[in-house]
Amino acid sequence: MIVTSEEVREALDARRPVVALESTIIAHGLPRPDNLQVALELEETVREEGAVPATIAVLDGRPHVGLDKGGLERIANEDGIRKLGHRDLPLAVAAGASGATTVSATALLAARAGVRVFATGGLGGVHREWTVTQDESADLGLLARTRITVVCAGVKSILDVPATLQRLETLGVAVAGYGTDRFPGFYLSDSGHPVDWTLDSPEQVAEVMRAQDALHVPDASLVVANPVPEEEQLDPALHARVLAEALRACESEGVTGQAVTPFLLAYLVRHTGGASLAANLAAVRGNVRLAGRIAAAWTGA
Ligand code: PSU
Ligand code: MN
Repeated sequence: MIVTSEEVREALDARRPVVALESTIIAHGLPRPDNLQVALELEETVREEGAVPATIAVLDGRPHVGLDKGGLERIANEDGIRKLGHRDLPLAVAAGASGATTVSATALLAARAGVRVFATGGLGGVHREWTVTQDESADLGLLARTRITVVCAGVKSILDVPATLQRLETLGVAVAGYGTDRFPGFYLSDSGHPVDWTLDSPEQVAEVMRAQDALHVPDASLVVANPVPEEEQLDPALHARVLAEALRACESEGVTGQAVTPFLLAYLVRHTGGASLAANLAAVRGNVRLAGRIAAAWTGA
């Protein structure tokens, strides 16, 4: 059912490092034409760290772990590429549809294929106004049930960050700051909230992963929250102002469901003159590089 590319399969069989990459950020999180360039560059970054990239998406009803250039091009440029959470996977398969995978769908497919390390930008989570909309990303529930290490710049700052941290605690998902005791804020280096644990090297992360397995902790993820470097973060005052505008626009335009996150990210890009895009890319690049190092420490490469 899952098509694992030959390169990824060989690396996994030989216990060489592999990093899973999601595709929603390419199809729905970043504007064209930068998105294809970014997808290719992120794969190259994984390779620079000695690991094999496994970008994940569904093409014509077949879930792929490891895309070739043609597959990346389709995800980046084809119209009608859907956004697939894990609940959508069987529906997309049966319909023969093509779609980009969110964190939840990517984590599920990566884990099924035997990939333990995954890099993304920012996790989905509990949205502001949750008490009214009940909008909580399916990312959280899936990460509570899947043994994978996710390297991210925290959760997207468009969310209710403290509520999301609370949900992660309730769900039993382990969270550690990488080189920091502050929870990163996606576009910002610091969300304003602390984390209880700090990890300072890829080897330390790999030790936690081994301890998860040795203790038979019920399947749950390890979130490695890696801040965007301060000199590359979005100006916090600009972030606060434009985000407030974006949230108002989202409400007045009646945007709901799966469309909320792409709408807010695109609004920020337009109204910060591209500065939010630069910060988003800096965060993702850093996460992908760190994920490559963690994958190497994990496989003992
Ligand atoms: N990180 C980014 N850009 C993105 C996303 C993550 O830098 O677009 C995507 C991820 O795929 C994540 C999704 O799973 O946004 C969350 O969407 P929702 O809130 O609808 O669950
Ligand atoms: Mn949502």
